[in-house]
Amino acid sequence: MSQQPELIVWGAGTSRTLRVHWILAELNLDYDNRRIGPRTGETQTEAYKAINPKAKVPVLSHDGLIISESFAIARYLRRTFGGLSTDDTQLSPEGVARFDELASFMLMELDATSLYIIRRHLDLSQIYGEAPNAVSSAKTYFLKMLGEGLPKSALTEFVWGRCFSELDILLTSILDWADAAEIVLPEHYQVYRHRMHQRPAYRLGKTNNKA
Ligand SMILES: N[C@@H](CCC(=O)N[C@@H](CS)C(=O)NCC(=O)O)C(=O)O
Repeated sequence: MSQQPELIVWGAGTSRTLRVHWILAELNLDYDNRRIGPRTGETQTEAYKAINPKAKVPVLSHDGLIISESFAIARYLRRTFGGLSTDDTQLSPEGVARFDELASFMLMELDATSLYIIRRHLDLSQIYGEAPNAVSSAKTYFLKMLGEGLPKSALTEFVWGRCFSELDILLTSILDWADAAEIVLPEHYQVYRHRMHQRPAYRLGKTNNKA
């Protein structure tokens, strides 16, 4: 790998931290990988809260600039270091609007409103309380949103335009998370996910994301 300005990543072991390790691998960037995990106490130290007062992972530091939020980190790295191609449609006003629409949809409807509800009331029920109805309706809602939010044609190659982007990282990490939550994905999503898993950078990102 080539010489790079100092990059440090805190966080490993979750679908959200994977987003950061995967884009770093796509961009062929070296970094200091601090594999701290959520719910281990490592995010609750005063030293870590001085870096991220939200006490969450992932976090990136680039030459002292601190950024939290997995997708914002992926966007920053892509914009700052380049290295991923774009096509004309992606760069058009319509393409940019579509990017924002897809990102908002995935982060709000799939990640926050569905998968995180399941996590809170299943794996983290000792903190947030058991809520079987909320879990089962979040699973149903997730599948409804998958069906309505993305046409089948958006999954034949890349989810946005004709080039791989951080939206493919976002969607694949969401599908991995859903699979781990025992949600049975529609066939075309399984095919898309399998294809993304063949990318060498996905595999390297997975290895670097091991807690
Ligand atoms: N929206 C944030 C969510 C970050 C988040 O909730 N991270 C979890 C792990 S996936 C966490 O660090 N929880 C804190 C803790 O449990 O100590 C992102 O995408 O980065």
